[in-house]
Amino acid sequence: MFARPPRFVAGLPCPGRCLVMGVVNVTPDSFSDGGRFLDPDLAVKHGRALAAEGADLVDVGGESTRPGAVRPSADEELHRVVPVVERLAAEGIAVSVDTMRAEVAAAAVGAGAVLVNDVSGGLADDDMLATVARLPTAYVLMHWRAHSRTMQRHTDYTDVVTDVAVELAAQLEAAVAAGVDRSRIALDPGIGFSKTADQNWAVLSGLGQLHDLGLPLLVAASRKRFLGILLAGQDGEPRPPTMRDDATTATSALAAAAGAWCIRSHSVRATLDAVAVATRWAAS
Ligand code: PMM
Repeated sequence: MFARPPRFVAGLPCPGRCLVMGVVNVTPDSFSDGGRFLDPDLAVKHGRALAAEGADLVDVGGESTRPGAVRPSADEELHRVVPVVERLAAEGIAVSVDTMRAEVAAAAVGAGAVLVNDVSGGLADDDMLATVARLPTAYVLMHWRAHSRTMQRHTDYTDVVTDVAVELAAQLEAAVAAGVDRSRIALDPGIGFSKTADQNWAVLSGLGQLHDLGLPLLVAASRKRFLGILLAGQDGEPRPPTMRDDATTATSALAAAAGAWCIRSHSVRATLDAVAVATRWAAS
């Protein structure tokens, strides 16, 4: 049995259970909801709806990280993200910004974001860690090896759980050396990023080992391809993203039971129910 780290990140909600982060992708090309919320009014409406369902955090992103995705310019990303963050934050919603760019992180925090969710864990932009150190926010640092265009060429591991833990520890050390306070950091093993389907399952079932890093863990498996592969039909085609929500809910319950601090999900109500079940189960 691995010791569980505290389930608390400075400056963020602390409801006494695993947090639920709802997803708003202001992108034309995300795998799960691409194009649905590119219009800022629709993105704000969706963010509001997720908050009304009970999301503890609403994660606003302007860059798709689907395998093979081409990056938007920094200006385009700023244009997509900042007005949506500003409007949701003004309504009192706890907003996180999903970005690998320091410039976007700083602008979003200026607009009211309380968390920088960096899927590159400080590796994509040399200015990110120093910028986060200066900002009054929390930081999600994810395991990352390469940009989405090439990430699935970087799936060589000796033992995926151990290697992810070692690489995350190095990224964490860099963040702390840059001045980011550990109490403000959560870690994320990066489900679907530079990992095959089998490797994603290994990481999920090895979450306990990642608790040894001593910081809260965020798990983001929602609608990802490895679930589609698991649920493939007889023709071998992966089940489409919007038909992966029940499997997402099952995964969320298991991740919460394994001690995750936060689950990032497209379906907030179902994820909150999964967390409630896991919490009640553990309390008996
Ligand atoms: N995955 C996606 C986007 N943002 N953030 C974190 N912290 N962890 C993830 O695994 C992650 C993320 C890609 O999924 P989406 O296109 O459905 O948002």
